[in-house]
Amino acid sequence: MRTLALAFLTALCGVLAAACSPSGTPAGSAEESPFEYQQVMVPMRDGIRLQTVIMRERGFKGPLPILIVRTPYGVPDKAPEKMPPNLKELAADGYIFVIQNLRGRFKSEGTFTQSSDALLIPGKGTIETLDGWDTIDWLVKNVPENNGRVGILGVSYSGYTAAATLLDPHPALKAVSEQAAGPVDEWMHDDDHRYGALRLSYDFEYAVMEESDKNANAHFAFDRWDTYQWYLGLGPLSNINDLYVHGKVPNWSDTVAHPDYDDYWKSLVWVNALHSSTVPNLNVAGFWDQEDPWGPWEIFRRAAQSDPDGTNLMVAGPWCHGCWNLPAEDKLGPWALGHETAREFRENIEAPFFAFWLHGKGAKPTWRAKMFQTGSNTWQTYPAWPVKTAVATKLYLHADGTLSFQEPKGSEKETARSFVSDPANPVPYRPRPISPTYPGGDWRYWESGDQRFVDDRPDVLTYVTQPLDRDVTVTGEVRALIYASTTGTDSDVVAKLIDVFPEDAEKVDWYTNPKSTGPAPGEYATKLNGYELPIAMEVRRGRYLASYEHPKALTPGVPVRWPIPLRDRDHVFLKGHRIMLQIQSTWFPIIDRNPQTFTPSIYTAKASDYRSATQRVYSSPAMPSHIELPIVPARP
Ligand code: PG9
Repeated sequence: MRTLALAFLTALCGVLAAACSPSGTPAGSAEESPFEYQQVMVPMRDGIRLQTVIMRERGFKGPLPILIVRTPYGVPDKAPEKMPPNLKELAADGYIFVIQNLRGRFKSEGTFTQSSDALLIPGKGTIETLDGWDTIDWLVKNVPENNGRVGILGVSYSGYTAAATLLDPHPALKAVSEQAAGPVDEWMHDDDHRYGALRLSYDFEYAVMEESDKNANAHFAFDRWDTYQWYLGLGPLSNINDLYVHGKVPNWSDTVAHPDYDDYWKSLVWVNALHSSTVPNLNVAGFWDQEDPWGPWEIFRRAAQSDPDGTNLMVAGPWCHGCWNLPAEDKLGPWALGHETAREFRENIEAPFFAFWLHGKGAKPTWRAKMFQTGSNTWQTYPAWPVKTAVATKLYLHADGTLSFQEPKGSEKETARSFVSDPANPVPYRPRPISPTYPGGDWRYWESGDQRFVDDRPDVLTYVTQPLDRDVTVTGEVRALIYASTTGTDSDVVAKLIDVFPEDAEKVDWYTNPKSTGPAPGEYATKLNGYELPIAMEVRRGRYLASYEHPKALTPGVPVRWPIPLRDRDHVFLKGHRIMLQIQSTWFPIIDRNPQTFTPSIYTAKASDYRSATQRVYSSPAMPSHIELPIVPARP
């Protein structure tokens, strides 16, 4: 349990995570620690005081720069006994590390709700812009032996609080690294929704975690081992307030009171105020981030609108949420990548970035983007992003279940494939039993999970290429365009782009070698042979195809275009692998069930509104469903 709790804190607290210890579990005695520890209450301009831990590294003489993490998840109550492995690379240069609870969390004064926290205050940024400014101002004036240069960094929520400083940076702020920042636009992307489709299990469980107890990261007490069963048994979503939380979790109440993209949600899109690179910023994203894969890219794009000094940088790799802060990440699912990608990022990118801007050591980065490209399993450096040599290339769906670069032939009728989507039996998003989001641990890796577990479901359509006769390098933004109809009046389409490994991807001699001892118990299912690795997955909700603000019913039987953005990628589908697309209409309980009958709000739908519907996917010359891949031509 303790390991799980620590793993959880690691993901949440980000770079200082291993320094965090759950309340009441001392992390070691101050004498042995590599840090001097101090806890203070830092005053903000409105008189609210924030609980702040200052940890100066021992063994460094003279003034040091300050590196701040601002978090809603709790600060360490003691200095760590040893240098946390994920802090080693940064710590080698010497810093005064500061970790602060946001207002309204733990001993910090004031109140915290997700919505008030990201609210854009015209001309000023958000409350986190102001609190970030006041914190920096206080620290440079009050912390002895600081060199007047401050950096801020953090993952996820702390990525947001880091990024919010870009809207009105304090003059002492010299470097920012937002990593998997969220919230950025929580109706459109990331933790809580995807294009208006509710990320049910995440949204609800996170709201309970952060808003039901000021002094804890609380967990909803499920009475089922398999949360899939719990959410299915729940019935209409109004039951969450009626039966369980009774309006006491503000973010859940706000979510269900605002089903559409209205002014409530738009007022929280703080990134709309970001139009230039105001401070050197290292944006970091995980291609397999199960929470905030989009925020950093959006911050990078907004800051790139004006970046004359080339200080707005993008890094992405084969990581789950914040997993670049784990001691050693050298695999993606069962796939050994041949690199300790997390350590390499920290050692070769993150630490030199802060060392240059805060210590004046080393060289200014001249690149714009660095990616760990999967498939080739190499670090790539790009002078610009998007990459200019990538050619948008369509891979078409065909009625026989194949995918190919040839345009489809045949009439609408001949080329349609259909399936029945039943909200009473939704497709699970990962193999059941599905553990609660936190503090389980398996949540973290589901986006790289083998998709064979749904291959044989009648409500999942599969399209697949022949084994590739050459490597296909996909670098840039991927999207799908699906032509589909439903017999209902509302519906979802989920598209999953998958890399299918060959049956002999991993050489094993269990069959041919009489001396082989064969697979160890449980090992067979961990092999890469035939593995279906998701590369990109997304959902679109039919009611929002025409307008995000004013949902519209679909007309039964009438095909419509479903554009499905699949975000930026850098992956090589290797020769011998196959490219697969899975299409389905449910993805549960990460996405709430669409009743498939149009109702003004899904959150007030009744049990009788949830009905089966027949979905048709078209692949004719007039309705050529396809995926668009930015393919980089092979070098001669
Ligand atoms: N993904 C978390 C979160 C950030 C912002 C809003 C809601 C959730 C996090 O890891 O901090």
